[in-house]
Amino acid sequence: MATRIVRAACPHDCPDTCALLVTVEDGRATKVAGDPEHPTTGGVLCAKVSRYTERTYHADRLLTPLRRVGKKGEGKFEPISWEAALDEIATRLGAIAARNPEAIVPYSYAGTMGLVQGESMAARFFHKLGASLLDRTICASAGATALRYSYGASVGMDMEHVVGAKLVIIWGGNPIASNLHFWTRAQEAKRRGATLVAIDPYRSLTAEKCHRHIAPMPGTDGALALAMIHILIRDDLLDHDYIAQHTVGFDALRERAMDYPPARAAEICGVPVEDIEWLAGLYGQLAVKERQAVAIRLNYGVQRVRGGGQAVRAVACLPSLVGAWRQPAGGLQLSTSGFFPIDTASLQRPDLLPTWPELPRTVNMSTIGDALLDDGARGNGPKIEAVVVYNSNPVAVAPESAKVAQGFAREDLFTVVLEHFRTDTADYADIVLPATTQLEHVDVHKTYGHVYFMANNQAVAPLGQALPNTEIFRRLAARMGFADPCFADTDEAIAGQAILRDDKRAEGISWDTLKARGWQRLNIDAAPFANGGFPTPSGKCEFYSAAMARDGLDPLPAYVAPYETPSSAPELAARYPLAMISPPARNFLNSSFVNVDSLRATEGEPHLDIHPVDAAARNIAHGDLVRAYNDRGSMQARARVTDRAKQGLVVGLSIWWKKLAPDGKNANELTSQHLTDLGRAPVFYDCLVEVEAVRAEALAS
Ligand SMILES: Nc1nc2c(c(=O)[nH]1)N[C@H]1C(S)=C(S)[C@@H](COP(=O)(O)OP(=O)(O)OC[C@H]3O[C@@H](n4cnc5c(=O)[nH]c(N)nc54)[C@H](O)[C@@H]3O)O[C@H]1N2
Ligand SMILES: Nc1nc2c(c(=O)[nH]1)N[C@H]1C(S)=C(S)[C@@H](COP(=O)(O)OP(=O)(O)OC[C@H]3O[C@@H](n4cnc5c(=O)[nH]c(N)nc54)[C@H](O)[C@@H]3O)O[C@H]1N2
Ligand code: SF4
Ligand SMILES: [Mo]
Repeated sequence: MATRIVRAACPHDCPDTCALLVTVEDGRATKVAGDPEHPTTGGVLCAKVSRYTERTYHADRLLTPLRRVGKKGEGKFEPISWEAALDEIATRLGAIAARNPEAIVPYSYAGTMGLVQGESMAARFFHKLGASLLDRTICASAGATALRYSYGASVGMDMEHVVGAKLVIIWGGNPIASNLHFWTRAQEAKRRGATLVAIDPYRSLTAEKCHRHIAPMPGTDGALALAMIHILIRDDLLDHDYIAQHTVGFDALRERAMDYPPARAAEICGVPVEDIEWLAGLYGQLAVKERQAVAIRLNYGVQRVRGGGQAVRAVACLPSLVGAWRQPAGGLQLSTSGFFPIDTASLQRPDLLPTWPELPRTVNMSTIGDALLDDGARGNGPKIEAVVVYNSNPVAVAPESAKVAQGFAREDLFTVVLEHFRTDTADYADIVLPATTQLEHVDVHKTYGHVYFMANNQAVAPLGQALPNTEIFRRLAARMGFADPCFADTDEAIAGQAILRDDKRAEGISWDTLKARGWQRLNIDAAPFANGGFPTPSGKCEFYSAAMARDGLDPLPAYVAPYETPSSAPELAARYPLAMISPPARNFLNSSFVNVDSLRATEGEPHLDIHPVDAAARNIAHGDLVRAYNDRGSMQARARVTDRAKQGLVVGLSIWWKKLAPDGKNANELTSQHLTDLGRAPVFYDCLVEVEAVRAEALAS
């Protein structure tokens, strides 16, 4: 028996981007394990990706192209040949492009985070076609925009050093579920004496294991952070030297923070004032008086609300005020992706746009429901006539799902979906194309949680007739007569173009060295901002951002209240008094893995956690089937009566495939298409609902 071990990388949208060792026996992958030598992976994978072979060899894998024979959304298809599928797509897209290529929209996100199978050949294809651009805002753009104004890019501390911190604040994240390899380091810090604090409206798996849990209402973190700034300034817990040398706008920030005395923030956030005093006092005392390392792991939980951008701006001030950046184990991490030198222009070739340097219209992926229902008369550009979906499952993951589904159900819309499985979105496709998984193709990865470039070597041949995304777009480009030599680049060649040359952070790193070793660390210092040097225009941390003032935005960190709270929408709150959040479930990755039976069995069924007081008021008992609803829609789930959810809050861990939920619905039936203050991102956790028990009579009817 021929056994090989192949070096690969986890493709999923997870900050950990683990190094994988794939065992291949006689051409079949039999085991996927973590590389014990890779420092952040440490030989450990999460439960999901330990099951990667179960997903890859799943009986439901799409193995041939399909053409729809039933109604849109019904999921009835017949197999067709690649020739027939590509001919039909090229003919349909060609006809639309001849009228107006902006009527064609690509829709993709991070089903794979690979630079090759993500936006390389696909981007070249859509650029050459002149299709609409997609604003890829669905996850991180509020926080990324905030960090760009404050620190110049998505840069921050290196999680490998967090073991040396004396205080670790886990702010809006649940790393046991979603950032496992950071959590193991936070645990090590705890063993060495660190205090762990979780800031989260929900007592998550992580929050219950921290020394202290502070539970603000969703969307109020900006006020909490401004009150912490207030206390640090009031009590002179400041690194005056760091502030003077490496920040801009301290005086203006002080004035702003004076508007947020702790008592005011306590009221807005719904937390005891002592919690805020305690946390700010400890943070300042350790950092400034004792010169100990204090770390903040800021995560995306804080930014899925109206004021999400400004909340990140406010939190981001803290490490600069106390000089936490001076130490490797101090500072803040939201994302490290901005450290990676990527040659985006070579990968994506925007210069192929027929109108270059003029850009076509942009469609925001977070409001795809409205975009698909726009008849073209509202001044947003032409009516959308075709959508090509890859690396994403918008019918399950995009907000205000009823509108998304209604849009995809349009009979006059031509939809192509590249997928591994017949997802909720694939059910609406005219043509479904079978795509390869990470084990069946080549890729190169940057990450957003550590600082290693990662290689993914191909482990096995594509299953059935599946093809890599790149090859599908390569063949389509040939069908459309696109002659630029870049359309003939192999995946290996594209991988070779991904890493920017002549950048000292990537010195000694090339595709050839990377694919042989599996992973290579960027050349960056242990404490990259110990002496400032942020990639902002001023080179400093910008408490006051002149760029924001120029862009017509509040140049100082602020608290922006959610769209849907009793104070900002009293009439709505009277009808829908409960705030709902729908953060990731541990055994799913967004909507990926929901169809892997063993993982879905662990999650059980859709749940809704509700506080005992709220449950009693609605005559809801633990285990009851309940319906959560608002003006946008409704969803059923099994109630768990628990004080994990703060009073006034309900929590439905996500993201279920709608068709695998008992009522065919998920949390996005309830979420809105409102956007964040910065970055045009969705507000999944800014959502009021009411909940009622579903009685047996109702079920029968
Ligand atoms: N297992 C698993 N891992 C994942 C994912 C997954 O679906 N499953 N998704 C991946 C992706 S795409 C991403 S973007 C990351 C997300 O990573 P994180 O942003 O860390 O997401 P979560 O781990 O759910 O943490 C969000 C936490 O924020 C809390 N929260 C909600 N609203 C607020 C608020 O207003 N303020 C504060 N302070 N907290 C709030 C929630 O209760 C939840 O516990 O995880 C990635 N990793
Ligand atoms: N209610 C609610 N909604 C949310 C969130 C939430 O917390 N609550 N989180 C939001 C966040 S943070 C994110 S990032 C989005 C995520 O939304 P998406 O990026 O759409 O993520 P997934 O749901 O995992 O869907 C990815 C799809 O890509 C497919 N795929 C994977 N690899 C490949 C490949 O190589 N080729 C092709 N063709 N397909 C591939 C997978 O099979 C999968 O169906 O969801 C958002 N939606
Ligand atoms: S999903 Fe995250 S933790 Fe799991 S293997 Fe992939 S990168 Fe590692
Ligand atoms: Mo995400």
